[in-house]
Amino acid sequence: MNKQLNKTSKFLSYILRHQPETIGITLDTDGWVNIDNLIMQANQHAEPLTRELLERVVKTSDKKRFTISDDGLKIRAAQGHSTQQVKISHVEQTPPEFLYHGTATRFINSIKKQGLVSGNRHYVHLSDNVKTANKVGERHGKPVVLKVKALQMYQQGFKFYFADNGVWLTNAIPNTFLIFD
Ligand code: HQG
Repeated sequence: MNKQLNKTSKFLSYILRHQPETIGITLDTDGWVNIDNLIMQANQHAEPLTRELLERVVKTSDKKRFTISDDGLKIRAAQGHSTQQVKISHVEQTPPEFLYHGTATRFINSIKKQGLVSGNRHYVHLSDNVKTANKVGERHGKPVVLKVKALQMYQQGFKFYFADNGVWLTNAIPNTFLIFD
């Protein structure tokens, strides 16, 4: 991804997941914002966003971070939110037997004690494969991948959700459902 696309992707992540108010926009409960309005407000705050640039970022995003609505009018981040403006009704779904969470070795002692918590974000994020989880972990330091007994959790009443981009979400994971080896 070239530098400009990367910069715009980071900008969109920040605005659509965390701080929409910094450029004076409001997201609806499902995380959507009108694209023309987003572009206008971004430009007013010195961010050189255009429809073309936005579409290129959406198309080239390795993790499919953003979704454009079917009518082409709105955009949202698929997952990863911390802003209280948003409460997406993600699709509830039965998970596979195991899911994976990538983290860094420095967090392991704490996770062993507390289980996985969502922190600032709305959910704990999980992948259906080790490779992706490992990449997520690398963002935080020396990566380590935890195996999650997802189906067992589900059978005991925990809810799992599937985001637009294939990321699995759940509220929190007690340590008894984590495999650390
Ligand atoms: C850790 C990225 C100590 C947790 C990814 C993680 C994902 C604990 C960090 C999405 C803990 C939070 C989310 C506990 C959890 N004690 N540490 N009890 N419980 N943690 O960034 O999952 O590239 O908020 O293991 O691909 O890393 O931004 O979450 O290391 O889909 O598009 O606390 O964001 O996507 O870090 O990443 P994060 P995450 P993007």
